[in-house]
Amino acid sequence: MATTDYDEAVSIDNLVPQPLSVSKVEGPHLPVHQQLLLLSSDETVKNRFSDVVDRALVGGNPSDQHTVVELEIDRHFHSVFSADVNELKQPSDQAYHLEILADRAKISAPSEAGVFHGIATLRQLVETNRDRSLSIPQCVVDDSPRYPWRGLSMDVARSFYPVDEIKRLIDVLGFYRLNVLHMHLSDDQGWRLQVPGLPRLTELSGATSSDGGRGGFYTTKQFADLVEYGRGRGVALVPEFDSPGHTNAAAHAYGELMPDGEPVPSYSGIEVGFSKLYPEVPFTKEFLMEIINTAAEQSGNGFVHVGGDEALEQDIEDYRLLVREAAGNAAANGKKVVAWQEAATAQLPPGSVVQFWKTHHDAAPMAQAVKDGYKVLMSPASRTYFDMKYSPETEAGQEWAGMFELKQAYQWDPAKFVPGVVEGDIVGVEGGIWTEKIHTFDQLTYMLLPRLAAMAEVAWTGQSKRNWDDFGKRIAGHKEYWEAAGLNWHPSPGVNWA
Ligand code: TNX
Repeated sequence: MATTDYDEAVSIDNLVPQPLSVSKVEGPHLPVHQQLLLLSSDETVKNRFSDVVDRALVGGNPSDQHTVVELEIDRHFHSVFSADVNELKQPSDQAYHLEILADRAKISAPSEAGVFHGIATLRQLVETNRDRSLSIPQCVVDDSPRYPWRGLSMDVARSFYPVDEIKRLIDVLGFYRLNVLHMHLSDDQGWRLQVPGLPRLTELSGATSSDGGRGGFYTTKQFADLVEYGRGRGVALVPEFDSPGHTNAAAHAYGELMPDGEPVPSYSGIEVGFSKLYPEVPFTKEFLMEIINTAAEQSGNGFVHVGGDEALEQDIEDYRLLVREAAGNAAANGKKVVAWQEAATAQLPPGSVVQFWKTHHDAAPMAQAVKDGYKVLMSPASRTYFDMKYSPETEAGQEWAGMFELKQAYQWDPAKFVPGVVEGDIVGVEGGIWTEKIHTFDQLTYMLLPRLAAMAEVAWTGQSKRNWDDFGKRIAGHKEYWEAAGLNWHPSPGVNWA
């Protein structure tokens, strides 16, 4: 089953992320009928969103009436929050205005992205009545995200996750108004996306994985299908081929990457930092060109992730040279660069984003990175690495960054986490899930839910408009959605899940 359609018990009192403003209006609910009438002054908007709205309102009451939904993209849209300097520095193009009247729902937004988020909230507002009919309470919602980039980094390299499972994951992201799925597509243990110019990468290293994980790979056609699926849910896929470290699977497929020309054995352990590339080997340049060209072609937005983490065996000058080479290829394809924080000293192209992850680390290089003009994507392992166990009882996952529960995933401020990195330096928040020890979709969603929902609120809702007690009450209702969608989840303490 590729899609997950359900009626959920999420309602106006437990929206997650909390929109910036929700006003209830007295009066009869808007009934949700089986048939939809989508109105828009713009035909392309109508065509683009009719399926999306249909999915959001699935399970409507059988009747000969229609639910009327009006969608408008308003280029002059002015977010009511644009003046609130504590929340936003400028009107966000992901804002939306949603109104539920007795006879129709209306969404207006400055962009398609805003419309997607409005529809996601519309969907959370649908209530199932005692007689099983669906309706939406009258209300007015004005909303806009704190950060433009709200994502999840998904490691499909250590353990492969097939197309239908990634689609289910995209559904969850869209439900929480997350808009980026960063796909970590290569590592020491496996290579997961076809590179047309280098077929052996997937022919040989598609099959390998971490011990206990699944092998497999996406054809470029399958990946394009995933990008399209994400696009239909407001989620952009950003591909990453990691280098110059984390490249054992590449050197297993192409011995040409090694000084002696000999392929290295495949690797199924969980150590990091042992593999590297050799700038003096002629094939290295061609390799970086082919893989980054493919990543650029397959990207679902304006970015390519070039990796750059944990090249522990690499000479520092070689490291910088190789990261610059990869980043330069991305820029030559017209893409902006995202790279792990270690790459901040490699002189990346202007406008690049560095992804902070090393929690127990000297903050000075990050402070320097923002002085150098990079933007920061916040992925602190101790708050957003969902492969960390909840507690010693958790069956899957790791613990190197510390075990953490829902409350810790919720209670932190991205702008107060790294000394020298403040609100205006940050593009967003991205969780990570590394799959050395997470091998099934059930294990994956168990680690993500509920913590991913907490992170979505951290990234969306301004610091002054959210608090743990209130979140704890709201998130409880989401278990009905997870269960109806067949998503395994963890009953974190501090929430009354009854
Ligand atoms: C660190 S996060 C890594 C990954 C591991 C992860 C395990 C990062 C940039 N590198 O290679 O999979 O820890 O939690």
